[in-house]
Amino acid sequence: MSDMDLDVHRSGTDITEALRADVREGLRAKRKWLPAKWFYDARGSALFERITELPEYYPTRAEREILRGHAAGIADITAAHTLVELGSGSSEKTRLLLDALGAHGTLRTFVPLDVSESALAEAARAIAKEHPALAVHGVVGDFTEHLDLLPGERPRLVAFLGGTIGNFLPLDRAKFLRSVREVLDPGEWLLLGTDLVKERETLERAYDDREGVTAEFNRNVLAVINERLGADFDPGAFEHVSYWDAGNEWIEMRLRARKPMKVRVPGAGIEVEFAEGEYIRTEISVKFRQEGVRAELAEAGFRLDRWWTDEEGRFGVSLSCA
Ligand code: AVJ
Repeated sequence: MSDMDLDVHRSGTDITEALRADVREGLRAKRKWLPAKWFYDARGSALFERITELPEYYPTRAEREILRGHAAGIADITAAHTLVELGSGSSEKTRLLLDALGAHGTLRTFVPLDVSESALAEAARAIAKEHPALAVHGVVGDFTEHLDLLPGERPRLVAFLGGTIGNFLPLDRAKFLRSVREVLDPGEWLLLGTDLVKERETLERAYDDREGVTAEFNRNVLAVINERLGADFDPGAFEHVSYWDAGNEWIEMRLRARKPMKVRVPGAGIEVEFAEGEYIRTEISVKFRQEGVRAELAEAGFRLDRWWTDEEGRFGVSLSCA
């Protein structure tokens, strides 16, 4: 018997509404920016899957190596009854955790939470089929807003992998960690993946691959705005830029106008002018150090219990207790 259900906390109209607000704010700002979450329509999610297989993009492989080595230990330490996965996206790393927790014998419920209903439903269905004894309770929502609704028997293990926490600005990151801590009871767990600071060249190339997949992924946010808000962006008129900001210790992805342009965005009721060379900041991806991660977790009310890196020390996974 497999068991699966889906809670939807975000509908198509909500999504357009949220995009409209972000576009109005970000594209009217003096320094234009857009939140990174808007890359991920069906095409963007497929492009991201391709990114994870690129030779230059090491984080996925490094994190998988860590989880392969330590999933059994994570199951032992946490003895979790529920695995909650935030921004579940691809499921390969999830499977390593589910298999280990399943083998440990405590796991009852899997709660994947993602903004993309199609991706979530598909992943939830596949997992429910592979783990017939597991209750799969998918939640469609934004993990910055819908954390209070996490179901499942305690103790729960919340996994936030891939380094996606790096997409938050520092204040949003602190707020996010606090809100995760607030939904957990003392003794429950957070498993967090964080990409680590390293030399500029490795970082900039991880976000600017030879094949141009990341460039396409970056420009996809313009296609999303065209589609949802009826805008007339010409994605080809924007150059993809990957820039390591050493002061902030984050990678910035930018879309730089190749020529002066005026873009209409009727669904947001605005027109946006670009000077030649002017850019939109489309993503930040913060890179961390162990001591910084420990301090931020402590600030949010977590105790960092375990810290693992891959062999080459490129990526860190921490296990913390609420
Ligand atoms: C999925 C947010 C972890 O920041 O490395 C990959 C997204 N952007 N290439 C990252 C991404 C460009 C990725 N995260």
